[in-house]
Amino acid sequence: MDFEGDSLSSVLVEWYGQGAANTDSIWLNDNGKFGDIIYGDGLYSHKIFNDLDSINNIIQPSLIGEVSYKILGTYGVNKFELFQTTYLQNIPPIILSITAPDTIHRPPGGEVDFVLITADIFDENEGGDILSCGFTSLHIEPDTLLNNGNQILMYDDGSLVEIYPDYYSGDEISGDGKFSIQIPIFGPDNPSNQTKTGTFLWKFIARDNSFEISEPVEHTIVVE
Ligand SMILES: [Ca+2]
Ligand SMILES: [Ca+2]
Ligand SMILES: [Ca+2]
Repeated sequence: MDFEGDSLSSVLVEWYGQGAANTDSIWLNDNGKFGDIIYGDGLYSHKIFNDLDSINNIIQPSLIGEVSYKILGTYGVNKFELFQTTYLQNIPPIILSITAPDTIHRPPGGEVDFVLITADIFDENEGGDILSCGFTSLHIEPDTLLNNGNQILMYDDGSLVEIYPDYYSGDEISGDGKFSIQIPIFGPDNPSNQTKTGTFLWKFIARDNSFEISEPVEHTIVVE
């Protein structure tokens, strides 16, 4: 690159990140090192690790929004400045897999069994960006939605939260993106409740902190 006969001699980036008062000063180079691919090709680069050892204004993993920086170039005695903003986008979560039985047998008499259901969720904006995961349950044939059509919530809490007295999610590890819930299955003679038999269509949806939802994943389960 040339400007009025002078070639580019230095490039400095003042990095504001999310709008900090104190910038990080990053010199770009054309020496084929520190992330610059080719020596002397007029393209100036510098690869910076997104950690506090490298820069003050790190990009938070959950960040959605603008980051800004100023480019200062020198051509001989001429200098130029260019202020830039870049938008970081939210990406909706993805349900990688569902772990649930295809068939559940009700326990005999008045007994209660618990069945563990797990959904493995990934979000590009890192694990902490997943807000919730759950599923709706449609009883096929009568075609009625259970739980008033509300999602049955799953938890990524390591079973630390007491959902009801003496009732925990059954989640193994807190914060690993795997959400779980134990579903009580009541026998036919259970005095307080009994689980209906038939075919159920479960539709799983995850949501992130920007309230964007995943593609739904369906699972059919038969209760006998
Ligand atoms: Ca270069
Ligand atoms: Ca996201
Ligand atoms: Ca978990």
